Amino acid sequence: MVSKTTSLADRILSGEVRAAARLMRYIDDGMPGAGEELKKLYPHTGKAYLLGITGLPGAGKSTLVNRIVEHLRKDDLTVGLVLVDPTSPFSGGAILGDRVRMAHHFTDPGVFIRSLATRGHLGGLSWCTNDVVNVLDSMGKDVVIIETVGVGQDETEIVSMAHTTVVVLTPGMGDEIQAIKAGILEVGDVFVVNKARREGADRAVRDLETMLSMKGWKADEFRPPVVKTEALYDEGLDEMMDAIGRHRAFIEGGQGLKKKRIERARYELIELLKEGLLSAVVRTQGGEDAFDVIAAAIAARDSDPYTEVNRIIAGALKRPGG
Ligand SMILES: Nc1nc2c(ncn2[C@@H]2O[C@H](COP(=O)(O)OP(=O)(O)OP(=O)(O)O)[C@@H](O)[C@H]2O)c(=O)[nH]1
Ligand SMILES: [Mg+2]
Repeated sequence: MVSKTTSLADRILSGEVRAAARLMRYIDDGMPGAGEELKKLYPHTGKAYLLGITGLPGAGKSTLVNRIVEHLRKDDLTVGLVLVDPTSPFSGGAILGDRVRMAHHFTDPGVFIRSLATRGHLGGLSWCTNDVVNVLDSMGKDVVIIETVGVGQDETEIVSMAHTTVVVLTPGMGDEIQAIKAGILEVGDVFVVNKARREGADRAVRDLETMLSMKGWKADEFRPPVVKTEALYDEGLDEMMDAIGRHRAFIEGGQGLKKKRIERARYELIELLKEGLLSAVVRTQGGEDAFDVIAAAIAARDSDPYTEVNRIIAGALKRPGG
């Protein structure tokens, strides 16, 4: 995958967008050579501001992201955008829909958009997202936005990745209760009640503020603001950008950003380690299909997962460089 003359990493660093697109494809496909390129890019990362957007399916995350990109571009900031699993089965959202919505950004050289689908990724998507974020960062994007659907553990992952996390909710439909269940309250630096023209928006804001006030904030903690938006009509967007800016100023003013950087580095390390170990194991097993056979044996109670895991790990560790 490395051309004889110039490596993909060098081409990315010299501003070649097609090289970045290609490396992202390699990352997505799990091509082994991608790691070497990422290694070369890494010293050039750590400059972008990482903004996470999460929330329930169909809450309007992509519509808001689209608006955020517009705001950032007006300030002449360049943007990288990672849409994680944009084909959420819940909202019927589709990559195509996002593409139509963001059509004008696709032709803007100051914006780079990449979708990632969870399907086909053994062991989750986190390492892949981290890698793509790093490529965008090394390209010199001022802000990298990561959109994920917050229905499971994704929203805690986004917190380990992003410097500021925006949680998007909508009025009614018991969202607030679901939000507590999903642990979403724990992860937001900024809360957005989108689709604010709907009935119950003010109540949703009040409920959120009540729940947040019960947390008992210390003087040196950032108390997340709650803002109302109507993304379709561009209402409340300035307030949202202002809230994001305040959180950014807060963490850049103290030790917050340094802590976030260490937290992300730790997360990258662990995710890569998991991925590396898992693929080493898959290799020693001769491919993922071997797991089907083992799973069948476990299901039939001919074996148990404890024994199998010990056996597999012992086998993988025996092979140096495996
Ligand atoms: N009425 C109204 N509809 C909105 C608003 N924002 C988004 N929508 C609509 O809600 C639907 C879902 O919007 P998306 O932006 O795709 O939501 P999402 O959270 O990105 O969805 P997933 O990524 O699939 O989870 C679309 O039909 C949008 O047009 C809003 O402020 N008001
Ligand atoms: Mg979306």
